[in-house]
Amino acid sequence: MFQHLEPYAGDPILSLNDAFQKDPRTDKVNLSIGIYFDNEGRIPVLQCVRDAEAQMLAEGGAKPYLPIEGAAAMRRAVQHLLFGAEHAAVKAGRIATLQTVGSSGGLRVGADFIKRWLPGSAMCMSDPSWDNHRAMFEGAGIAVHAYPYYDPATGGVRFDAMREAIAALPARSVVLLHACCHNPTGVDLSREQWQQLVPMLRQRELLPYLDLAYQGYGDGIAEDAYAVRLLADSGLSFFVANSFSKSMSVYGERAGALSVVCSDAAEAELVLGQLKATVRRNYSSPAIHAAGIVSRVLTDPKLRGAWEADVAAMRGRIQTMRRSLHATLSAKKPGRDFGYFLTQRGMFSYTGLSAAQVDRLREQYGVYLIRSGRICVAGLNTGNVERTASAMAAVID
Ligand code: KET
Repeated sequence: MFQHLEPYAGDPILSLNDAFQKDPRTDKVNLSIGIYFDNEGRIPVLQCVRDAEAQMLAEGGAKPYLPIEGAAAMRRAVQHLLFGAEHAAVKAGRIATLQTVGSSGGLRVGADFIKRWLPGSAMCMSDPSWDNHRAMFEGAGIAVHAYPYYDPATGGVRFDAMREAIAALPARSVVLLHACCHNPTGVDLSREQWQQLVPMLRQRELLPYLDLAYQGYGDGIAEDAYAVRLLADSGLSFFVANSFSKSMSVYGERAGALSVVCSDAAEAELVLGQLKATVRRNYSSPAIHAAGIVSRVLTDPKLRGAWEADVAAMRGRIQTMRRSLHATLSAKKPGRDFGYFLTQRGMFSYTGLSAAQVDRLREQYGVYLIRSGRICVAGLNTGNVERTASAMAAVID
């Protein structure tokens, strides 16, 4: 029955993380997957999440199926978090928000919806992007193209080339954009660049699709929603998939949402209905535990305050590690410019290391990063940053 199957090569990020777990070396360093580790190398359980869970346990509530679209309290809290409670689009009821199985679930539900209701639309994403963007959209039967983005020569964005490519897309094309903390490069559009992009997206009748997986890891929770709010202010219709995996350190809870900003409340109702149909025929409904955590942390003032402080601390620790890595590498390789470690934002830095150098780092030094040269800076800590910098210096000629 199944002998004709092709073997699955594995996912480059998840397989590497598995290989790291199996590596017996005690001084190994995991910079592979986009997970925040604390200074002891552990995935933290935030106190606000523990408190939310304690509340849920104390209430001893039943565990019915959630509605297809997820818990109302979480969906409302997500809208307030992303757009601001007072935003005109929120007040007008023209945003269709669905609780999803992580932001990955949201990205895919949105792609399935687009395939069904805008069947001629292709998707265009940054070069490079998170590899799974392509896989998810192609998996939904959507053609995927790329627009120029990262410039290895300057370490910045090829903004003119990006604009030209986007301006040439057919109307109704989906333009996938990282709302903040670009994965894998750590290089974001400036606010001025976003402001230039939005009128063009509107003129060309394009459909922006924002991925907001690292909210709070750039400048701050509200600051990192800048692009979301700018697009919502502009009156454009667009998608935004957002994640709590990283911002609340609840990876395995699969907590995320998909919001579609529409032109009016009636349209939002139609969109929500068809998103529900998409979910029902796929995984039926999302997880109640994830909804309980997220809605409590976002709406209970005490938990919310603690969460905001935790996010600021996680962001600050990553920035400290960026400075340490930069200082040690600069000292070991004088004359080389490692300034990009300081200017790139969020969890990731794009080191420019070749696949061969990445292999050497893993094999000889037990330092794991994906072969594109992306490192997860949050895998560094005061105990391993110097060793990691020395290993990197050793493989850089
Ligand atoms: N979007 C982006 C840009 C992203 O980097 C990830 C995860 C996700 C969505 C998925 O989020 P979730 O809400 O948990 O479904 N990225 C890391 C882990 C992975 O590849 O799954 C990573 O890039 O390492």
